[in-house]
Amino acid sequence: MARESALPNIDRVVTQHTIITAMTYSPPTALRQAGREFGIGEMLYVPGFLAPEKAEGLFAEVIDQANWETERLVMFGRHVQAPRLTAWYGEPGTSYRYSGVVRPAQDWLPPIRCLAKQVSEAVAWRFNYVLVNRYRDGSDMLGWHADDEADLGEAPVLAAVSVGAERMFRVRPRGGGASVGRTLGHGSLLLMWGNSQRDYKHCLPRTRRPLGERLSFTFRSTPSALDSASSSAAESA
Ligand SMILES: O=C(O)CCC(=O)C(=O)O
Repeated sequence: MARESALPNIDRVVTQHTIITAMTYSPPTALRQAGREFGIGEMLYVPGFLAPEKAEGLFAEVIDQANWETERLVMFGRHVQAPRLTAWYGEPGTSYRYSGVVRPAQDWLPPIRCLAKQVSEAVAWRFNYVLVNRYRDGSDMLGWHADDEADLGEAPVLAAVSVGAERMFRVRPRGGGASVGRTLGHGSLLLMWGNSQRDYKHCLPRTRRPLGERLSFTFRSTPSALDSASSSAAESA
């Protein structure tokens, strides 16, 4: 029997998650038509991806229900607290390793499971794990990085939904060159695919402007979960 959390297109995306098909991923036409090219890399910005009332409900529920943690990071050999709060959710048994630490997913919160389904359908890619970042004000931020961990495969497909305060998101080529910025609005979707992680870095800079809180949900696909999803799809067939 299919589980309530089952996401669409399982067979198709399990196949897609091979390196060759991930390299050829391209967003569906409907999403391209709703979106705007970022202007650098293989990235698409889709304003108003979520209806305003849905975005507001999601914001309030997740602020209230998530198990927020302050990550401890090692920077230049010193332990520091990350300037943001974080939570991880996904399908049972999934985990994701970054900055040298394995983060097992907590089982989806209902509003995040619903969002994962909506994003997977729109993007035509099966996401099974999400990193949720909570920026309490303009002094919370995320530094330059690429989501290029081996767990995500050769050419990761990543989808980030923003709710709450608008924040600037910047992208720059790894090899040097000017950065390009775009304001990520309430209810928007930012899609990254292809060589975006290999060739570029991105960040969410600090700002002195007085700002309210913002959440971002960065959906990913981890191969361990795709393996277990593949067997559960076979069992339910
Ligand atoms: O908060 C954002 O929009 C950026 C999130 C991000 O870069 C990440 O999760 O890797």
